[in-house]
Order: sequence, then C-alpha cells, then structure tokens
Amino acid sequence: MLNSKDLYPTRTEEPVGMIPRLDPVIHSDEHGHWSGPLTDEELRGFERDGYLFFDGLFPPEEVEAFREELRRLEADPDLNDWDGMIREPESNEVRSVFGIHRADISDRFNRLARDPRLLDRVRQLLASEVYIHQSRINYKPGFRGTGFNWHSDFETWHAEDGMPRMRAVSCSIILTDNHALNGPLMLIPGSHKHFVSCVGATPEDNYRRSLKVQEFGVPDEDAIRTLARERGIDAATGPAGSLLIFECNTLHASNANMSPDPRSNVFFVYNSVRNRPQQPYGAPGVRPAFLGEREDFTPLER
Ligand code: 6CS
Ligand code: FE
Repeated sequence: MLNSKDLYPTRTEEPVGMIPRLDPVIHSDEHGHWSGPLTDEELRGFERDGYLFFDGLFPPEEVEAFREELRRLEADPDLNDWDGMIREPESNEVRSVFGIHRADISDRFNRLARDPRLLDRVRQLLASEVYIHQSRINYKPGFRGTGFNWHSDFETWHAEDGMPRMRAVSCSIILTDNHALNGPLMLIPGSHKHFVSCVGATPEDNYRRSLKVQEFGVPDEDAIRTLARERGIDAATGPAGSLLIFECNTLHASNANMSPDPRSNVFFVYNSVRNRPQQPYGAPGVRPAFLGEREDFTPLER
C-alpha cells in the first residue's frame, strides 16, 4: 500500500524545523460541521488552545467504580507478562496498561470508551464516525511515578503508526485528583497549530523503550521554548472525574510525581474512520496493535 503524501516529515537526519499545521482543528465533512454538546465558546476555546477541560464531569460514584477497575487491572495476573503492561524504568511499579478499551480486557472501560459524554463531543470535533486508535491507563504512582518528556502524540502516531492527518483527539478522564504537586499533564496552548518536526531516525522496536522514556520524537528545546513563550504552559489540574480533551498535536509533558498521591488517568484516543493508519511515515516497522489499531475501524456506537 502506497502512503499518501507525507505532509509532516519527521524523524529525519537533517532538521526540518517547525511547519504550519495543514489540517483544520474543528473538522467538517461534505455536510459541514457536526452538531453536538460543545457550545460555540467551547469550540472557540478548542480551536485556540488545542484542549478543553471539563471539571468534575463524571460523578464520584462513577469515578470510584473506575478506580476499582484500575486497581483490578493493575493486579490482574493475566496481564502481568503482557507487552501492553509497561512498568516504570527504575522501579517495578506499573506505569501504563494499554488496550483497556478492549472488551476482553475491561468491560467497564469498553463501555466508558463508548459513553456519549465522550463520543458526542469527539464526533462533533472530528466531524466523523470514530474508532479507538489506542487506549491506556497511566498510573503515575506516588513517590515513584516518573514523568513524560515533551511531545506531540500525532508526531509519534504519524511517524510510527502511519496516521496520515491530524484528525484525532485524546479524552483523558482524571481518576485521582490531579493537583500541582503530583505531576499533572502540562500543555502548551496553541502549540497544536504548528507541527514540530523531530530529528533522529526511529530505532527498531522503539516502543520497547519509548513507553518508559521517550527519546525519539522529542522536539528540540528551542521550539518548545518559542511556543511556551508565546502562550505559556497550562497544567490540567482538577478533581477526579474531570475530563480533558486534547488535540492529537498539542504539545504536552508531565513531571515526576514526588508526592504521596497517585496521578492516575485513563486515556482513549479517538481517530476518524477517514484517517486510517497507513505505513509508518518515519519508522522501520509498524507497532503492535495495542499501540495503534490497524484492522478494526468499525465506528464506535453508544
Ligand atoms: O507512543 C505512544 O503512542 C504514547 N506515547 C506518549 C508519550 N503519549 C501518547 C501515547 O500514549
Ligand atoms: Fe502523549
């Protein structure tokens, strides 16, 4: 299968620098924009900042049930030796569990992935039916939860999973209070409007290292400094049950968690069914399905 033209070259030997985004942020199709629960003000905010935060969207009793599921998955012996169970580089603590939207892994998170409070907002932003490209829980335990370097998710999904265009969003549900001291997600508002190309060829099986410490696809510091100086850095802090929707190309990072409080979030990555992955644009081979769905693009139903 021949790839469509690479509009976002990255993982090159020579620097390409920052190039303008060529995709809309709020999408439309041949029928125009899609309606949904997002207000005009929220749509303007997403267009401007590249993310939206909904404080306390899910009530406490639902969040407690999600946390029970989180603990069950963390302790599930069947997942112990699974490639999608990623442990912290220095300790043996669980860092991430991928594929949690799959019914054979978690019925509860399979249902949450199709919850209208997520789906209706996502379809409105992408003007498309959607499927899950990737799902995960990031546990970030107290004292030993390490951070995530600055990156654009799209840069990785384009280079390593072959995602052609910027027509995907992540929904992150906050499962434990995210506050200033336990390593909340930091985002650079407006950064989604630029594609920051990254230097350095992707090694074979890069994911075996990158999910613990990302070294390839990390933008250079000048680009991050420039974008952060334009609009600053925001922290996605809020109570458990809050929802963060962020655009696939919004630069984000998070610090290590030195507090006693875990910073656990569940993430669903929704991709347009019209943006199916092709061959990797900047990697020697495709990644396992738990990182990037390559076969089942059936549109999600409520
Ligand atoms: O490689 C990936 O797909 C994952 N890496 C990061 C740091 N964020 C997105 C995604 O979970
Ligand atoms: Fe990320």
